[in-house]
Amino acid sequence: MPAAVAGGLGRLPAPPGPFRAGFWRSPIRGPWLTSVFGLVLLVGIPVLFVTGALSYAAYNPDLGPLNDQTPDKGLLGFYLFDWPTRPYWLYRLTQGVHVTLGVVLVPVVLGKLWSVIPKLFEWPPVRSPAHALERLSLLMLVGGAVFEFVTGILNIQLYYVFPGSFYTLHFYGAWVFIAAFAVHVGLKFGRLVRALRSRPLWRELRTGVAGTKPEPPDADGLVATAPAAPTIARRGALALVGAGSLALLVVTAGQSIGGRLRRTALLAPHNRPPANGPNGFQVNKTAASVGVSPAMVGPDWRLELHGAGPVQVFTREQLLAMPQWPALLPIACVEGWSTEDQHWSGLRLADLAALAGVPDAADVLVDSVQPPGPYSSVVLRGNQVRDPLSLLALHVNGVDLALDHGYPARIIVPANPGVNNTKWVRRLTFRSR
Ligand SMILES: Nc1nc2c(c(=O)[nH]1)N[C@H]1C(S)=C(S)[C@@H](COP(=O)(O)O)O[C@H]1N2
Ligand SMILES: [Mo]
Repeated sequence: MPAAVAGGLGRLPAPPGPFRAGFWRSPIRGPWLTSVFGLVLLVGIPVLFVTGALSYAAYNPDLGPLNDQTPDKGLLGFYLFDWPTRPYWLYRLTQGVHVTLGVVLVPVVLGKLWSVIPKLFEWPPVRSPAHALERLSLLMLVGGAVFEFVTGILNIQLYYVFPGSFYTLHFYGAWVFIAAFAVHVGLKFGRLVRALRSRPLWRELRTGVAGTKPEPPDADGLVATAPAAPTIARRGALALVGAGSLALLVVTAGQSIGGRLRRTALLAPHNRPPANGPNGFQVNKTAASVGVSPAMVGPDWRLELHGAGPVQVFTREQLLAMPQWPALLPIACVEGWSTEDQHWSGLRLADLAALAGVPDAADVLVDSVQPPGPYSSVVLRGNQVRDPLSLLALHVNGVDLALDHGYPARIIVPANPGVNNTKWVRRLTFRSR
């Protein structure tokens, strides 16, 4: 019985419906349209992958489980490097591109999937071991794409339904997807070039519905065997997808670009300032939402400084009596939104490292008053400690930090992902190598 499965299925007639060749009748489906969408993704997907990989590096995951608990990133973490602190807007740019481009490519991915959907219903499902391998790689490709787009979009919509950490899933998913993507490009690149050459774009853009003819039959079986009369031209399909992408760009990009465009970011959860005034910029997690009460940061609050010598303890007044330094920096969240540059001021981390007796600190462990959990502690790198713009901020825009922005003291480091700018700090531990 098992031996007969592959060959046997092939001899059975295809089941009715989408498995029959005559079912798919769009006259514009074919290698050319698939290749136009494919070309856009050929450029876009690598940009998504690189900016995503950079975002992962920016978390400093190699500094320990406080920053990242992705198990066995070992081999896949081969490229991790010392994330720089300059230009100070670097993470705002890379993550803004990652999230905005991801959203904008959704209609293109849908168009591409529509254009190849007959292949999902190929009959017989498996013809040979090689064919089985090819179909498996397509499952990884389509499954990986759907998984990455869906998890990414849920995350930027603050819909945390993931079992475990979002970025563990998104990170592994990205590697599966990009491996399948590379195989797919390797197999199809020649066909893509030939298909694009077969119909000059300018001519296609001048062809209306009346002049729209199916492409000649192709080996992949994308072209309909019994095409219906056209109801839309190829240029119409491209315009539909392009308009969808453009609309998504308009309602998304403002959350990263900021300024007056922020109000156009209708799809973005952080599309408008929560309040007016110096503290009136976006808040990700409020104090109340993570279990930080006003009493925990009241008059009894102290900063503990650990390093080479005995532990030192400071009140907020004592910290305010030390030299204060300014830094004009944004908050740039992994979820793609960012604030405009804010005027922070406070103590340089480099000065605090020296005060702790570890002027050349290899890293610093930052603990907050928040009950232990995600984001309650983080480790920052030596290069981040040394940057003169890296602060333990006490003020923002000329006033005390609001409770939701991390009063009495928070970390702000140039080019640091928002999540590593810990709020409500209670202890700094500077460590040498
Ligand atoms: N202690 C603590 N610090 C934290 C967080 C948190 O949940 N707890 N959230 C982080 C995240 S994800 C971001 S994007 C920034 C947001 O800073 P803001 O609320 O001042 O804009 O704070 C970071 N610092
Ligand atoms: Mo964040």
